[in-house]
Amino acid sequence: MHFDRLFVNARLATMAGRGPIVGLIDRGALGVREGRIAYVGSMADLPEDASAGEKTDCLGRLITPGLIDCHTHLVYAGDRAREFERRLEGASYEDIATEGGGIVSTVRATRAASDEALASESLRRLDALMAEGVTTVEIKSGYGLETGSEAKQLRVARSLATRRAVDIKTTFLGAHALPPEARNDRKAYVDALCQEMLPAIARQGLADAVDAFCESIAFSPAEVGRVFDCAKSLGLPVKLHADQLTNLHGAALAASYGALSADHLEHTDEDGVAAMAKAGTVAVMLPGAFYFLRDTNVPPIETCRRHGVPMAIATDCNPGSSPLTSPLLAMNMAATLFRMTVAECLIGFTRAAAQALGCLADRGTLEIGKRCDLAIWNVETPAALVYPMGHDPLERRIFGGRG
Ligand code: DI6
Ligand code: FE
Repeated sequence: MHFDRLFVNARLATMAGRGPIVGLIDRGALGVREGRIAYVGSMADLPEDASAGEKTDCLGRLITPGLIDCHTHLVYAGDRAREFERRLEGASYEDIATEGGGIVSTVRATRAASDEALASESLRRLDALMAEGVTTVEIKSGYGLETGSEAKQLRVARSLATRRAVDIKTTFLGAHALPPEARNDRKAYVDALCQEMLPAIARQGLADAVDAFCESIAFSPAEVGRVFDCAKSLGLPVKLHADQLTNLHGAALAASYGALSADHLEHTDEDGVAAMAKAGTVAVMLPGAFYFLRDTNVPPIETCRRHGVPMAIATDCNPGSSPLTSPLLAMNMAATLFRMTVAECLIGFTRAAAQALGCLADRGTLEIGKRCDLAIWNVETPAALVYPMGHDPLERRIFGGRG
């Protein structure tokens, strides 16, 4: 049996299986052929005739699947440091949005930025994610809010994958905020979203999915329903920013459309979780936003556990509510603030995150046939990844068998 590459003497966190399982293999080996995993198991079970073009001794280090950040807004221009200061002085996130700041201020900066400027600002954030073992990133639009600028954001997002060894999934989030020029006519903007913007984006093949911000300061459930109907008619999967600041029953709405995921969920009730379980919708926890907005409503972790809803975790990297580019810190926050277990934290950035992007068949666990995207860590146990803060033990990142 010949492999292009063979990793030996590794502790493999395969993440394979269902439920809160890390699937640890202590003295493990992982063989690669044509960028895919061709063997994963214990060294003792390796066929005797196993040979390899390249052999790497991992010296007992932990190997996980490459991390998957399944919810980011990392392509944007400018920053919101002044808004942060205003919040320190007592203004709320909602106050700032209502006054025409917040998301809309990033829209102004993003519309004004050239493709190249947008790409180079975004690459800095992408590099930070990759430095912590990320191999797949979801990136949303939503700072353009008109067809040309939304297309620019998604085009730039896609272009990052030609400049770095990483896979990018793009999501159209035209229903993120009402753009300033539409302030007096919500209906006209939602009409434009459904009749012009989304069809144009779909025609250009720029989006893998469609998202919306269902919130009192953003779009109502009825408006989101219109956008989702349109997405469905174009054959695009949906996901939703649901119940972050108030309970508009976004989780149930997302589930009723068979959404890949419902994200945030700080105010989701048990009926919402039950609906997600039935629909197979993944819950995406975003502890960075919870922390940064000093939220106190912990998402329904225990209810998700009881209903068997898979829980992903993501950075939500964005300039307003989660300027976070560290998946490891997000795991630590999920453990500390949400009481998620170490296994759940790892699953959150691997298996469940892949499911939230609809690509679990291809990645998210170490199993034969899947992409060989790996993170090799200078630690021996999963807990040692989750517990430190501001520490990056990444030894090596492998993308498609290379690196
Ligand atoms: N929810 C969030 O947490 C981000 N977007 C959203 O719909 C915040 C985006 C921002 O404030 O710029
Ligand atoms: Fe978000």
